[in-house]
Amino acid sequence: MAELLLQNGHEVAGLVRRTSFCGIQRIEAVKDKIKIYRGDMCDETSVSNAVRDFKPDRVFNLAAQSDVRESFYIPAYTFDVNAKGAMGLFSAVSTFAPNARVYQAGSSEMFGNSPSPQDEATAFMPLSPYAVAKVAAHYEALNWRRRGMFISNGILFNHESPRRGGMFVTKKIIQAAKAIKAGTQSKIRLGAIESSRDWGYAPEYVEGILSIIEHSRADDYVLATGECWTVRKFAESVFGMFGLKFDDHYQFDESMVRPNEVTRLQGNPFKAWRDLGWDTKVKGDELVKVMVEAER
Ligand code: GDR
Repeated sequence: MAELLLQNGHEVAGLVRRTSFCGIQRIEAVKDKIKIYRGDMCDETSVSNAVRDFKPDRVFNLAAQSDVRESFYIPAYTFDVNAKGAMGLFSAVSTFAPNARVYQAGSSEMFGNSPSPQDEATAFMPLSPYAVAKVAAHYEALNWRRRGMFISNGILFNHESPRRGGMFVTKKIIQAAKAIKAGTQSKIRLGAIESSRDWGYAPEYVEGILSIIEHSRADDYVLATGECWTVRKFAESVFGMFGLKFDDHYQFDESMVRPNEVTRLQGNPFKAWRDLGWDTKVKGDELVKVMVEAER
């Protein structure tokens, strides 16, 4: 997001929290061009100070404890960051940058096991603490919109890229296949491989986010490819690209299965296509290829 905004000639600021790791490796290439505020979504004062000082005219709330499985272990923290953090940010914007437009990052996880394909009219059925927190932030955004704020909700289905963290399944599979090919690992341990996800390419979704916030009116949009694959199919494609057979290396790992599994997410992005002219190109084997080549 930061790279795209810089390319378009905007000034960019971001909030960076303290962790044991440096935590800015993904913005390494552009970090000197970004104004960085130290802070934390759980610390409302730090969020307010950043908004008051920078006076943004566009605000993208992409901050989250974004790991669905992890949210079962740290539900309250997940709610603090993803829901209360968003509430604090919206409130800070209304006070210190009242004319700013806001983008709130929702998630396909909010649909849980509602029938697919899911679109903007599909009922939410949050099945994890992560999804509960995202639904709360979504409705808080709607409340601010009713009060006159320009605030849009993106409901993004899984979007991947070589920058994906290794705890998420696409990257985990690719890293494992690479290690197996190199002979440093023999097995890959996965949970629910018959679950399906609608996987797209993150750079295209960032373009979509920009279209959402620049649209003439605030609204809610699903961004998805419209196609879905099982985790197994994704893994078979990856292993095939390394000249390996997935079933020769796969082991079931019950500990990776979530207490409530979301079995099938497949988005219907018709509204984004109709209103924003947004569409996806990279999906399926093409997406696997982009990620595998980068890993190699
Ligand atoms: P997800 O992404 O939960 O959809 O959320 P993830 O890659 O973690 O899981 C996708 C599917 O794979 C199954 N799975 C495994 N997942 C992981 N991480 N590790 C495993 O070993 C494994 N085995 C099977 C999962 O059960 C699931 O069905 C991502 C995040 O980026 C969220 O923040 C975002 O909101 C949604 O996508 C849209």
